[in-house]
Amino acid sequence: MSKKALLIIDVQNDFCPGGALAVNDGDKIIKIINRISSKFDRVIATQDWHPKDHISFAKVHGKKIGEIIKINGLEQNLWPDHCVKNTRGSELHKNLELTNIDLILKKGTNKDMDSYSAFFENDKKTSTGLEYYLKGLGITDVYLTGLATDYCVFYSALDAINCGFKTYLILDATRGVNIPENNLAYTLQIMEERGVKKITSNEI
Ligand code: VGL
Ligand code: ZN
Repeated sequence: MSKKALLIIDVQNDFCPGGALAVNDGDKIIKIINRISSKFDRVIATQDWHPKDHISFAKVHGKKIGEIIKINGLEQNLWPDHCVKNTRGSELHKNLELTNIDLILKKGTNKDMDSYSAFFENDKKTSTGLEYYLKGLGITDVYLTGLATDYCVFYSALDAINCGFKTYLILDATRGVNIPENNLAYTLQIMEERGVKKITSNEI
C-alpha cells in the first residue's frame, strides 16, 4: 500500500508577486494546492527561514545579485535579502490554507549554509529530519508543489528520490524563477532523468 505525502515548498510572501525574490505568478499555484491538500496522508509545508545576515545574501559579501561564488567548497548563488525570519516576507502567503497542513518545517536557518532542499542542507549531509519523519510514518510517495521549481522544489525532488521515495512533481502547482536563463528547462530535464514523475493536479 502506498502512503502519500504532499510537500508544499516555500509558498511565502517573498516568493510571490511583490516579494523580494518574486516568482512570476507564484501565487497562482495556491488555489491548486488548497484544492488537493486533503487527498494526502500527510502534508508538510516548508519555510525558507534565514537570519538577516545569511550567507546567500549578495549584500553580505558586497557582491551583485545573481553572482555565484564558492564558499567552503560549495557553490553559492547570491540572492537579494529574502525570507528573513520573523518578517512579513518569510510568512506563508495568506491564501494558503493551513487546515490540512500537519507540519511546518523551517530550513535555511543556519547563517553559514544555505538549504534549498527540504531534506538536506546544501552540503548534502546535514539533515533537516524530514526523511526520518516521513519514513517513521511509513510514507512511500512524495508529491512536490511550491516555489521555486528550479531551486527548492528541484533539490527537494532529487533528495526525495535519493531517500528512496517514489517522487512526483505536480507541474501546475509549481513555478520557477529561471535564473540563470534556461535553468527551469535544465532542472526539469534533470528531474526527469533521475526518475521524478511529472503529473498535473487533475491526476491527484
Ligand atoms: C529559494 C532561492 C533562494 C527557493 C530559496 O525557495 O526556491 N530560492 N532561497
Ligand atoms: Zn533562501
